[in-house]
Amino acid sequence: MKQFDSSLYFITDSTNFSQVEFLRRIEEALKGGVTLLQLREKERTTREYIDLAMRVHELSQEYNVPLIIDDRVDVALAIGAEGVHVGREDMPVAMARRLMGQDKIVGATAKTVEQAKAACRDGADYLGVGAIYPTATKVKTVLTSTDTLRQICREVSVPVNAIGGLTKDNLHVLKGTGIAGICVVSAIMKAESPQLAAIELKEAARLL
Ligand code: TZP
Ligand code: MG
Repeated sequence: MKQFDSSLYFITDSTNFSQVEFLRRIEEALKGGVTLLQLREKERTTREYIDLAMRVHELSQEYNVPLIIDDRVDVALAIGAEGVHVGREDMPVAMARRLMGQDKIVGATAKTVEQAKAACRDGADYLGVGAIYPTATKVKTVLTSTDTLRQICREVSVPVNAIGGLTKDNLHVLKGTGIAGICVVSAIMKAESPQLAAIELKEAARLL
């Protein structure tokens, strides 16, 4: 399972949601057409991460959307997820690739052209680049300019996704950068209607 569409990549954040509401929002987002889903949990025990990941995977499979697990190669393998995403402080890309095997998706974070090229050499299937705008989501990150984003897109052959503070109303800065898609957390997770938010984001991203 290696083919994937990263045009609307939804990264979840369960903070402040009951599990029922969290899963309901994910299902709405899937109905709204997200093309790739990432479970990103920072405060869970391994057991909790696995239990939640299994539930989310059941949902994502119903909609034929690949599930990527943030950071935890062990959790991704244990639940049979379609891939893993490793950030700058996580397992090195080459190790993640070795453990995940060739058929799984390995995504990486890159903030510079050098990091992007290295991640691709080490076996990354896609790159997340940002933060493009300041973000309210809990993450250690710095801003990445759209010039750097454009350069990365030019230099690597894997799909590149922009991330960080993106909403349907501020995507215009990404026009012409060469991205394959956008990653969002809050714009869907915290939307009144995650389904409508996904539909609107997909349309806005399509017009880039
Ligand atoms: N990496 C860079 S910014 C970010 C991550 C995980 C969070 C993006 O969240 P939001 O809510 O879409 O700004
Ligand atoms: Mg990480």
